[in-house]
Amino acid sequence: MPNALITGITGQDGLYLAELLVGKGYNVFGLIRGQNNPKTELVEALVPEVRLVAGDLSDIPSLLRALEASEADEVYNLGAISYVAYSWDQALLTNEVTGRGVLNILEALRLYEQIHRRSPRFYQASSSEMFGKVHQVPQTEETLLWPRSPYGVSKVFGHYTTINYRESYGMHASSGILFNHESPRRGPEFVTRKVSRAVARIKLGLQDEIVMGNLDAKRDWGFAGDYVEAMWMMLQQDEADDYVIATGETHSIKELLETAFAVVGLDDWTPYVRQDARFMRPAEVDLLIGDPKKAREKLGWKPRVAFPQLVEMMVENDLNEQKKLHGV
Ligand code: NDP
Ligand code: GDR
Repeated sequence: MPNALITGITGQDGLYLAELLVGKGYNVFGLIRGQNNPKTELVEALVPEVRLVAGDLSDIPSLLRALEASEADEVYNLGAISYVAYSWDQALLTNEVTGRGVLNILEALRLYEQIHRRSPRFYQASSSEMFGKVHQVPQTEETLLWPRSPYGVSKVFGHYTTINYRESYGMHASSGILFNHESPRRGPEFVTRKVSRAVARIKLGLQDEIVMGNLDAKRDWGFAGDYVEAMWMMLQQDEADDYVIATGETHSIKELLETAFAVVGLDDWTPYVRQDARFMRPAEVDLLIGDPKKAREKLGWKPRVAFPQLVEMMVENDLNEQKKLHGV
């Protein structure tokens, strides 16, 4: 059975990918950081088969030890500081983890290869945020990168570093340029989950309003469960490459609000939503829409969950969660 090492195991994608790989018979190892990570219990509860190894993307020796402990055949680098808005407040830290962390793990892989003569395949979690101020619609693997946040800049560094290590050392290193993907496991700081949770709470009488930022931005939203399959598919190819993973549809934040409120029978969302400057970003990414043609043709990948079902899934989940939490 192959062995896989996942960084970012406690995150949305780490959990879905771990479930997918365990289902395929992999021995899955997850890198866990900190001396007492509160999310350990979540991983143990959802995917008890995963073996946790201590390590941090800013600490190369810990990454080497994780590779040795897991004897990984495949390494999925999902670990990052991933919240775009936060990246302006902690730009250096974001750069350290989300950018330099990629170089660190690639260097750890080189050391591992020199010492143990093993060459695991590598997946880098690149992002549509790299397109930023978009130079082409829809965005493809060839579109110029023009990031708009410290997070986006750090992802561009990680992306090009992955390509450079592939070209310099012949590593089987692939980058998935994933557009926004969501699920009931999405962190509450991201807009879809913030909305689905607030809609559930408003419906249940636990909250009166939701305070938002820019409602005109447009995103290409898919379901995380579909997107982790694409990651795995990339590492099964003979040649490493870069792929856009997206639905090819875009929706505004206003449409997200409309769709989410409609799930609970509230057809006019406007009385419940207030805008506040504190949720506006210093530079915005206005429009993202990806062209997943290459992934469809070369990997045979396609998304299964469409936008309305995704929003419904998230609102229903939050309704159940809030009911349980508050006994209503
Ligand atoms: P999450 O924010 O849910 O998870 C991020 C993970 O990174 C967590 O497990 C976190 O661990 C870990 N992490 C943070 N800092 C470090 C560190 N110093 N060393 C090791 N691990 C660390 O992100 P997602 O699951 O949504 O995304 C996965 C990856 O895909 C990220 O790289 C993200 O940038 C990228 N991406 C995500 C997209 C999306 O729409 N979801 C789209 C495109 C790219 P801890 O719990 O300990 O903080
Ligand atoms: P994004 O996701 O920045 O695209 O990055 P997020 O859900 O945070 O924002 C999407 C859009 O919604 C607008 N917005 C708000 N966003 C948040 N979080 N909170 C609000 O109140 C709010 N109001 C409006 C934002 O301005 C933005 O335009 C996500 C992350 O998962 C990244 O790690 C990943 O790389 C990209 O998706 C692809």
